[in-house]
Amino acid sequence: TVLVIGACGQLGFELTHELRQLYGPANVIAADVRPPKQAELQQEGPFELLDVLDRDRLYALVQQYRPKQIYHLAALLSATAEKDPKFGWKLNMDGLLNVLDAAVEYKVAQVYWPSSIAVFGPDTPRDHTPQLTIMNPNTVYGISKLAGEQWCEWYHKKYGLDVRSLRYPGLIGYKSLPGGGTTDYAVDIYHKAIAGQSYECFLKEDTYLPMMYMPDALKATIDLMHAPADQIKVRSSYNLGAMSFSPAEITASIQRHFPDFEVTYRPDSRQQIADSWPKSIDDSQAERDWGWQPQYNLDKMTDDMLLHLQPEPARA
Ligand code: VAH
Repeated sequence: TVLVIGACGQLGFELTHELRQLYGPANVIAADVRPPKQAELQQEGPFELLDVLDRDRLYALVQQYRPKQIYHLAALLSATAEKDPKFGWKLNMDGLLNVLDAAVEYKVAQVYWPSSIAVFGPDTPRDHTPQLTIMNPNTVYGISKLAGEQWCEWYHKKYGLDVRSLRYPGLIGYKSLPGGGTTDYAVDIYHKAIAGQSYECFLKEDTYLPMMYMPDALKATIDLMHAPADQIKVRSSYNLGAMSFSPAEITASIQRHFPDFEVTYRPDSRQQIADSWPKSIDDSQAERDWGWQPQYNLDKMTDDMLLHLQPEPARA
């Protein structure tokens, strides 16, 4: 079996679906701290309530299901963690440590844990940011992700735990809504375009950020977990890239379908977070070690997003 912690989140929902298609729905246990809004999580396969800070409950579930893999996705994202820093640190850090300890205790074969481009900070080289470079994150989320990477490396070295990780860029998909990130504008903007409304963007129009379409992120995660262990040279977290764009560019891409679509710009506190992150990522080590190759660029993503967000009749 496979245990997905944080199954109701933007990535968790899609990854659970993907894993259920891969391994059979009954073999993938979806777990989250509250009941799912998305009915399919409970209808497609098993669902368990789990607060990852409740160590006893976590150990009981791992003992009951004896998962071969645990995907630990529960966390506060960048904007949310800045508003609640102490809980952000507690959930992101203690949650990860509880999962790593449970995995060692019950000899779980593999653990997956997502990191983020948020581990880089304002003095990191921002273009083609290297795998190994200056890391001085200045957001609570970034601090917790950098510390988490180093804990993963330590558990691998100390206990031989096969824990693997990817530094995701902003993720964009049509099946789930984002949850409190700085890159959420890139999902919201498509929903506004489809609804025939204008969009007020919370980042400046020339804010370049590394981004990735969800199908690419899911493929990267599965490919990483299926790669033979001796190919995995990075046990902190792999840089992972696909494309970079600004709000102005995604707007132009959408206007290829909706010429009258309008966007206004009202930067808020998330602008400072975005300004501390890389503009583009050098993911050549992921390419070398386990053959990473993104499939989607901005226009291909836009075409697919709008096709799937389009109400049924218009799709004829
Ligand atoms: C966030 N979507 O904005 C997440 C991600 C790189 C961005 O880590 O916090």
